Amino acid sequence: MVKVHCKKDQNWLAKALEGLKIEGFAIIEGVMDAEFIKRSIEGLHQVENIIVPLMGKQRLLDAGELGVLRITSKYDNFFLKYLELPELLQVVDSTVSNTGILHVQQGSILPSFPKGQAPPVFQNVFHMDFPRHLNGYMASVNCFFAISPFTKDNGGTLLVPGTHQKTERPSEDYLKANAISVECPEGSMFIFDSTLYHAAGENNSGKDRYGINHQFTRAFFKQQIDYVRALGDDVVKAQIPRTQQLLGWYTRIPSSLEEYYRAPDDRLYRKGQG
Ligand SMILES: O=C(O)CCC(=O)C(=O)O
Repeated sequence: MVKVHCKKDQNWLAKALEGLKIEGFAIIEGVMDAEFIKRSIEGLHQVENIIVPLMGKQRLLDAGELGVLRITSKYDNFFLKYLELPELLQVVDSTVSNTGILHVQQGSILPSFPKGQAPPVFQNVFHMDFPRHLNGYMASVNCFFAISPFTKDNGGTLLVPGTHQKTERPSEDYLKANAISVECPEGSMFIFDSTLYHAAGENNSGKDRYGINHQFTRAFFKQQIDYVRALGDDVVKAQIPRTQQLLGWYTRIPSSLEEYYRAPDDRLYRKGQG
């Protein structure tokens, strides 16, 4: 397993990319500092306090999700700062290219349950986040941040090494027998090929487990959430150009002749994006 520290190892990126290619994942420690972690935890609670009353507990439960916080950045713009982290950007550039876009950003406050009592939902059943096989072409990558320390005990994400880019789903026995728990300090980012089989682990620690997942794709795939519409033009325009790109500002779809025939610099969908 590749585990590197981005502040202590100059070659962390090359090593992580090799792990991503061969095993389908790598763990990169030292990405976030203590202040960023503290602000992230406050932010996750702030977002939870908005989303739960807004949607209603029952509706969220009916959707089969455990502590998942969607469109996190809409309810706390701080989470857009994740899209400026240099290590995240280097991984995006090296995988889905520098025109890649955010497919999904999803906060997580994974609750604790007594052993064996977590309800089975999409997150904790083995799945791929990008369930398509394109002959080994890397179309999508995940950057998942451990805001808490991730351990076996608190539901550290389960990954099944080497199951990425496969045409057929491995058996449940294989997935269960070969899964490893991500174990890393808070402030780490683990990356995985979005075709890797994974699941949330079971949190039996008695405390919430905090994290935030990002999935990035090549620019020409549809996003799960239209972040430009979700955040609104004013919020997107206030971001640095790279964040605008990641949010999908340059992959908007024209809906009129006026929009289609705009000058190249003013186009909704920029050319040359793969
Ligand atoms: O929370 C986790 O550890 C994994 C979540 C997950 O697999 C997902 O949301 O797709």
